[in-house]
Amino acid sequence: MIKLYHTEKGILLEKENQLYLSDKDWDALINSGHLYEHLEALCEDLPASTDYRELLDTALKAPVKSQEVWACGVTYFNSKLARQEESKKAGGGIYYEKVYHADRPELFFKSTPQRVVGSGEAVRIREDSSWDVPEPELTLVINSMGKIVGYTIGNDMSSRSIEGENPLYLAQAKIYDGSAAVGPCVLVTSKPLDMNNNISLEVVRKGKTVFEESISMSQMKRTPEELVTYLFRETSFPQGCLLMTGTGIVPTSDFSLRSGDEIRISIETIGTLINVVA
Ligand code: DO4
Ligand code: MG
Repeated sequence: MIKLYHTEKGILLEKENQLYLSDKDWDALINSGHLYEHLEALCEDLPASTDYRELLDTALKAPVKSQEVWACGVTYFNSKLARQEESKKAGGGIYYEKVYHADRPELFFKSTPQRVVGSGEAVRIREDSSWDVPEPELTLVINSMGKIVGYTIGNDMSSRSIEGENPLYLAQAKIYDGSAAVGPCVLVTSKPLDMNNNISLEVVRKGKTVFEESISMSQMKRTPEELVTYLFRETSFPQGCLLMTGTGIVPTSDFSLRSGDEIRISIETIGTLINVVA
């Protein structure tokens, strides 16, 4: 497997602990056919250097250029239950039950590429929200042909108070400055990712862990391919796109994020996405 890091100095490729720096354009690379084989050939051609490692600390960017970020909802049983509970008073619970079982998944627009933040950058909570959570989500990197070419980690920051007040407020609960984080890299593999991997979330407040949970991605009700097929129905993505696949970790109602919290989301084979709440 090969990891791609988008940095201010170019694209860093990591293969078997060796680092290579390419000056290729991010959009062109993501959309080149047979990406894994293409990256293997690039690693053969480029000189490896450990000097590139400092770019990961000083120049890392979100793994996007022109790609929109979309997201899926209610793909795990835990998310269905939590959403039903939060929207009970508003009478919205039935829709979460229906969408969990329906053939058509819940898909929603999450972020323009300009609004996405990478690992090490700040995420935000809305000033008009009183209950806010991170949502750790396996995120698919998809080329313009609708093929999954890699995997990254996403944080679908969400206002549960706004979403719970009325399900039609979903866009406001989900789309605002600093609400979408992805990174730290894109994992490119020769075979589809093993969904038996865990995704885990840790929230650290003033040096202490205040929330910690992990779930196997095998608990996702739908397959990544199924989600992508629906997303590409009637919608084209000339430079490809990213798709957050939904959360299986939902903190209980007594937990809300605070300014200064550090959010750490890990998938063993990919790495850790780290963001502090502004
Ligand atoms: O329908 C509300 C959003 C659900 C969501 O973002 C998730 O399940 O991850
Ligand atoms: Mg989500």
